[in-house]
Amino acid sequence: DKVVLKRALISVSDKTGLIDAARALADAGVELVSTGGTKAAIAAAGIPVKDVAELTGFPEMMDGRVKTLHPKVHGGLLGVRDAPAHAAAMGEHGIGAIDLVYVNLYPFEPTVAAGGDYETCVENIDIGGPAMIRSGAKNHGYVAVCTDPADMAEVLAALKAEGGTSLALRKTLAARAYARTAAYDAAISAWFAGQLGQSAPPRKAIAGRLIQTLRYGENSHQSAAFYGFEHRRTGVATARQLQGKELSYNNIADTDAAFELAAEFDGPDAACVIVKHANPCGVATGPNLLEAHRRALECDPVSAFGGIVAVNRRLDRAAAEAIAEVFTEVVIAPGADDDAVAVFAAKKNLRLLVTEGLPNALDAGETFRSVAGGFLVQSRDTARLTAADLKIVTKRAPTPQEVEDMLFAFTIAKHVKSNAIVFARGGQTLGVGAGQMNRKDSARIAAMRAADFGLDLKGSACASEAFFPFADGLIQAAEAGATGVIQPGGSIRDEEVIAAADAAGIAMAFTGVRVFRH
Ligand code: 93A
Repeated sequence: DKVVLKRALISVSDKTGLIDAARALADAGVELVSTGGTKAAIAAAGIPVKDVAELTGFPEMMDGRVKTLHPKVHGGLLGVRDAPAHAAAMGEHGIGAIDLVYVNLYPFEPTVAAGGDYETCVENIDIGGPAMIRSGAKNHGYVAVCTDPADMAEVLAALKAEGGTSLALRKTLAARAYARTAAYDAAISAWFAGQLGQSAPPRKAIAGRLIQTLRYGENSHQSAAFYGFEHRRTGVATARQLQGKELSYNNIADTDAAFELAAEFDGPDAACVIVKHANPCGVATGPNLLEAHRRALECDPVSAFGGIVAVNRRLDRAAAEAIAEVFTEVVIAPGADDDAVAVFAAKKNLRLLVTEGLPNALDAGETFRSVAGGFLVQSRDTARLTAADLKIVTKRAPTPQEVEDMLFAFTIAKHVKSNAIVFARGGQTLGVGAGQMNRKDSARIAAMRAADFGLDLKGSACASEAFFPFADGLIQAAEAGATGVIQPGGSIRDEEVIAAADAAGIAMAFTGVRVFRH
């Protein structure tokens, strides 16, 4: 099934790495055929190359809209070499086989991203490029299709090692090729939808690239895989695993939850997040990671067992040693010192992940959730509040420290499954109530946890990610010791809730923003 390369068609808008690839092919005795700009670039480097116009007998025309859309090109890509009728047609019409296409497309997505006007965007819709990619990929029995420099590198390596492309490689390339054209068309469709004032279809769902197949899903009888988007936000999908067992489905989901919350802390303080079953069980800031971890762990050392730890800055040795003392499934950090990495070497099962820097919590992007027969898409929750966003609704105004605690607690609540109640003080969570069907129970659980671990809630801030529908949840928070409450407001019983807060001497702020996470 090996195909020896005799002729390659190269047509690339992004000419990065072009000359090296063209030279390697030419040196291997491959005849090169190219479109105008690509041909000029290759020829300028002194590498022999034929103009596609020579092949087709037609000049590029209509501002380049028609350059490779010709039977001499598509016949050369689509002809089944071993089918007698195809071979006869190729012979009769003088169609030469093309064994490799290397195409990257008109930069439609970057043009849209750069705010190109309507006409410019339309002109950047590539037609001939995707057609060649799809033709070559369909005929993967004979043709290798490359759509980026990494694909080309694989082909060149195969050429060197085996003298040609294997069927397995060509199939792999075909799968990637169709993912690329699907993503490209989806981007065009999304842009048109935007022009029409409609919401964009979830193109990124189609643009996924396999990162790794997983041993199983949420449970061992479910199969699973991990996909990344074409353009990946920094996070678990861009992380490098430095050591430990293979990540599981639940590890990846929990690590994401932990790191996304850690990313909220992009200020000067060190921050540490401990997540268990997708919810933070302890979060704290501190002058360094060691202290932040100690305080995060203090919130709920029981749940932290077997948890995921995420930090917001380069992991140092002191923090690594403290983390290693607790049974931890995954540690993720935006970088790690060598001596911190060395600490984990003895913990063979602990997975250590590092990224190139902290994710940007304010990045645009989408989140997905499957439902029977389809999926839901929404933009990421990038809500971020400052003191100026708060509306104080009680007689007593919060102290600056209370405001800080409120904002901290509300940031955590944004990352806690609803109903979410978070008690915090001095940059440390003291009690987290998550995932209950009513807010009162969440408040009760949060207070109970604090009591279990000997944490005093007196003078704490209590955050609720959605409004208190009745005064009971707030009264419970006050009885537990909270003196500051932060919540969106907007209940028809707000007056009742405010009156209860006033009666308890509580300072309460309305955010006007709800941060459900279901
Ligand atoms: O305008 S097109 O859709 N019409 C074509 O026939 C065609 N053939 C290749 N665009 C076409 N291409 C694209 O031209 C390729 O996909 C590639 O992105 C670009 C390379 O042009 P040049 O070699 O002139 O820089």
